[in-house]
Amino acid sequence: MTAPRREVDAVVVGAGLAGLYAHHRLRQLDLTLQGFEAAGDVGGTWWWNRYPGARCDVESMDYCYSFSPEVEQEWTWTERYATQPEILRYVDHVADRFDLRRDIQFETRVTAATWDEAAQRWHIDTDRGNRVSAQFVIMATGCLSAAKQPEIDGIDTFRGETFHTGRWPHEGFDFAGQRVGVIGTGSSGIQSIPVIAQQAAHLTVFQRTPNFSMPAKNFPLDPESVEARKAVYREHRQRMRESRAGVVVPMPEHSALELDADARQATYERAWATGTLYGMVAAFNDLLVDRDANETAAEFVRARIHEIVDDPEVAERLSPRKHPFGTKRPCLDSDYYATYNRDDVSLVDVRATPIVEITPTGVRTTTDEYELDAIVFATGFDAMTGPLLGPDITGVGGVALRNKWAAGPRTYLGLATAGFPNLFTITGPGSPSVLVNMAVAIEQHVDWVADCIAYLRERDLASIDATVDAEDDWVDHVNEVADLTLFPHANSWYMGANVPGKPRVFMPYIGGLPRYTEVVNDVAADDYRGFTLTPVITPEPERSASSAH
Ligand code: N01
Repeated sequence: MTAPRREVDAVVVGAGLAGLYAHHRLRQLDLTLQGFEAAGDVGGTWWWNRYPGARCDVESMDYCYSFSPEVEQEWTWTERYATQPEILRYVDHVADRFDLRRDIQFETRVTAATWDEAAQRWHIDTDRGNRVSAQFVIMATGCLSAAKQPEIDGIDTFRGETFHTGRWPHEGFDFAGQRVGVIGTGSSGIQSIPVIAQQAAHLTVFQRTPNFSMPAKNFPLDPESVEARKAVYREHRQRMRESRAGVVVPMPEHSALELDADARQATYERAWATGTLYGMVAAFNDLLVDRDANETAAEFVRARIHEIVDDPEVAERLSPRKHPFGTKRPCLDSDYYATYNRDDVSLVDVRATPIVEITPTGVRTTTDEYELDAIVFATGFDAMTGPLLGPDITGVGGVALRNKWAAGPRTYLGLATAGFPNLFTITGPGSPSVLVNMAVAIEQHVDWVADCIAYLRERDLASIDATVDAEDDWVDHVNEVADLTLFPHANSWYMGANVPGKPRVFMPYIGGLPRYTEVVNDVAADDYRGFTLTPVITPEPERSASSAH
């Protein structure tokens, strides 16, 4: 006989920054919780992505929780851009300090969530046989957590070691003396390539699309500057929340086309020297909306690549010309371009000579065969929707989320999707998410969800579900704003273009964090406008024979 389902108030899926904070906030509401996490411990993306050179490219003092002024004061970051191990130590510290592992079952993947209309609850199943019933489900599954293998034949035939940057072995791997191939030149490739090059006997990089990358100019943080920030941390956090991308950057006043060439060049040089993603992207106010303005930034970066890389042919191969600057996520690097000046590093343009297959001994392209001992797939993720469509999620009327989203994700505010009551998506598609500092976006979403749940419980409401009309309006708005920009012109993971067959839709909301925050707060203040709130359905008492007449 099947065991009865364990009943809790909420299931939280994922134990990265979002899931952990959800546990913290929901516990304050006295909810009973069950967390599930596929990884062996807390950390989410920072638990999985342990590839050489992995760092955050948002500054460490900004990429961390703000909910606890105590943690803010007691934790001291050591570098401008924290390494993956340091971030994981930080997450570990927060989890310990607030006892956040208590309700989490690790090494457990949620396989299904099914809405039970009569009970107004979710039934959750896992790959370890857990059966849970919950009023609420919080999908804190991350935007970039479904690692994507490349569609290349023969991977299984390779006799050497293979790795995916997003699933790196915890014991690490020493490439010393090896002939290594890296496939992919997004952020993960661009961060790992310089480090792998230092270890390997020879590194071959297989590049399909060159990306724009800027120098990170990382440095150890000195105690005085850390103390200075800590002294004004609260005010700084507030400014972050009020900033378009969740980091404080001066808003540009000028169009790139307003200035003469010298003044423009000087602006770009200053932006380049900041060693920040947003410095360059926000150097002018029209880089992401005007093709000609954008081209000035693209040309500036290409000129830097040609300056750094000795061989002009290699420099040209590394120079992005097919997508506007910033429309595929740009990268911050440490010596990425200079790595191609090494004798033991070569660059293969697999757009010109595509990979045909992986053989037992290496990679075969249309023109050459590369003998390798190890291959690193830095091939990215089925972003944003991948983690949400992994489990079988079935809502009202037996509708599968996979079917509902067959033509692209549809959400109301990136927080909920109509027909799936009480299921919340933290930094879901249709929210600013990956376009802003994720730490800020996560806290904002979890706070909103916790406040919403508190509202429902105070009023004895059983469920909240987005209306189709509100969702349609939001999806239209998300698309309209995206269409004002150059983003739809690139084949990026923002557009789902990196996954064959995935609908081509710009997934995040690009209206900026302050505007978005205003909208979602306004919706909440207006008694959750655009949602249907349903009271607890009490079953009709069965009529006895005597009361029937
Ligand atoms: O993945 P990506 P990522 N044959 O999708 C190539 C965040 N992140 O893991 O562009 C050959 O960007 C693919 O080529 P193309 C950050 O938001 C943050 O690097 O599709 N090549 C591309 O070059 C980032 O944007 C940090 O033509 C193939 C690469 O693989 C996001 O995660 C660090 C291929 C994939 O690049 C994803 O980054 C790391 C094939 N069959 C990641 N398939 C920091 O905070 C794919 N490619 C610093």
